[in-house]
Amino acid sequence: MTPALQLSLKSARLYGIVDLGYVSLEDCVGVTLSLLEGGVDILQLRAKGHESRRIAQIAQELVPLCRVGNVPFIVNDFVEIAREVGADGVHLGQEDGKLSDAFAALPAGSLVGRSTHTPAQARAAKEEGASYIGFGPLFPTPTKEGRPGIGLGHVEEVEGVVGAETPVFCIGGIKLENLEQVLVSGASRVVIVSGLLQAPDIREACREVRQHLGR
Ligand code: 3NM
Repeated sequence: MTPALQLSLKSARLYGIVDLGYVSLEDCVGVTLSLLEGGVDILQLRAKGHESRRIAQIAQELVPLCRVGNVPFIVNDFVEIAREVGADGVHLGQEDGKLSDAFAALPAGSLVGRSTHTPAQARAAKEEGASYIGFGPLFPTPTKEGRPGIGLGHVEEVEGVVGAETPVFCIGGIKLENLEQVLVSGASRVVIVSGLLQAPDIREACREVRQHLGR
């Protein structure tokens, strides 16, 4: 990881996702700008089910916006697209292959994040060298349907074991309304998707969330 990215990641509290399940293709740039203006610290493009050419095109448009905002830009799932568009990294799920392969395919210093759903997976991802992990879904969420919420019981443990070295972003069903509860359970970093993208004013919603997260 480059020193600049390492610093960005360490200080990151709010991870925003431009999820094409909620955002139309035409709105990607506007929504990205709102998320950046609202103060997200990392931004991911997540485009399940979309054609890879199309995803690459959108990613290409979002890279310079994030660069100007000095916010790392991450592509979900597609290492090749991340490489092609000059993203800062890629985010991989449990079924998306080895982190070492992703690191090898990307420029030195790139970020590779991993979704984890149990403390054992979180530990394994840290052992594998993940730049950061997602941990969840804490609560059931329409953004990732069919998965039960794992609750808040393991957050402190994962933060303690993994979080000392590897930033842990809690995810899944987090909203302004339950944010305090998530933070009290031991989380310090969160990913919020629908809670931001479905807000009447995305920028304001980010700002409100940010006020709870500290620096
Ligand atoms: N990954 P929302 S939960 C994309 O647990 C994603 O790995 C999860 O969206 C995981 O903030 C999730 O709308 C959905 O609940 C997060």
